[in-house]
Amino acid sequence: MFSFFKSKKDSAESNEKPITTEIETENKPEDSSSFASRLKQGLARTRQNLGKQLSGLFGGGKIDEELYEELETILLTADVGVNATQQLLENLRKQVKRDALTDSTQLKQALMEALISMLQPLEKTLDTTAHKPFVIMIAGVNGVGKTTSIGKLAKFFQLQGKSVLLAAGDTFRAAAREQLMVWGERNNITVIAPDGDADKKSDPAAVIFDAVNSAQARGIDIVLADTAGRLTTQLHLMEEIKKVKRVIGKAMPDAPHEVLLVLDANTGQNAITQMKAFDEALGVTGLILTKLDGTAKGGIVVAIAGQYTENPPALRFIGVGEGLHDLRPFNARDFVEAMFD
Ligand SMILES: Nc1nc2c(ncn2[C@@H]2O[C@H](COP(=O)(O)OP(=O)(O)O)[C@@H](O)[C@H]2O)c(=O)[nH]1
Ligand SMILES: [Mg+2]
Repeated sequence: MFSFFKSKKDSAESNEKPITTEIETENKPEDSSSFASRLKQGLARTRQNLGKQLSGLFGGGKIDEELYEELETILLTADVGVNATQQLLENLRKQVKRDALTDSTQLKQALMEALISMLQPLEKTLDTTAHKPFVIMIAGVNGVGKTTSIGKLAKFFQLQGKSVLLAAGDTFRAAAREQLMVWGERNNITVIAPDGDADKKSDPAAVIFDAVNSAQARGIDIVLADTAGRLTTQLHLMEEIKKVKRVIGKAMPDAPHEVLLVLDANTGQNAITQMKAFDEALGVTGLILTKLDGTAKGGIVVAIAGQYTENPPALRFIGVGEGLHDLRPFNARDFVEAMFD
């Protein structure tokens, strides 16, 4: 993998196109090297910011306190967060001592390894085979990318040969329901949405309840349930989403089997606050981190790892663009290698 990135190094960022064509990717899964290039492309802004600063720092010279201090500043401004930054620096100092490193050029590899070992605990694939249907509930604040991620996930699972059903559980905005219906039609995926007048608010719990029943009757593999965005401070809406979860459990015992919280990488440290609040309300079992392509602060992934060293959350998927194939399972090594030149 690393040599692949290396060989791509000289090509201009903006000209880096995915290897496969759109027609090919529509109908068959991409090979992992193709996603690696999308990931690399998606993380271009982070790489230009963080990666470039680090390259400057690791350009050669003594490893001294001043260098550690500069590194600390760079990491903090890239949203790595206080906890994770401390852990990384500690790790790095240990490595420097152990391997008797003396020159700053040796630090890049050491930092990459420290990052990888810090992020690896987040790497937990979502196994959907234990239940049929496997019910996935999607939650998060407004605009983080819940509905578009559902589209991408549906495609991802379809390409694995699984049948998918979508539940249009965002009954707050008629547009959200339309967005999902149109998308489902185009991709040949059934969408269960509230009947009748689009302006009339339906009960999201009832919509998802129907969807789970329908999926059971049809022998569907995976149900993806959309929900309306809500702020963690809107307590009545947090209560409402708890009820949605309870009602899903009435349609199928043990369901939902996965509660995915969607976080926008641009939110920075606030993502941690959202995690805590949604976890308290719902018991979050996995995360999707979207819009890594839109931020120069990909360090938020590291911040999440640093925040939960005891019980690391499962970062199931990361989003690196608006395309249908720009959402993939998180892989720590690929991610770190894409952060650096
Ligand atoms: N660049 C980029 N845009 C994204 C990504 N994921 C979602 N978006 C965009 O974010 C906006 C809000 O998405 P939406 O799914 O409607 O958010 P929701 O309110 O959480 O359902 C849309 O314009 C999406 O295209 C991503 O990974 N990268
Ligand atoms: Mg939505």
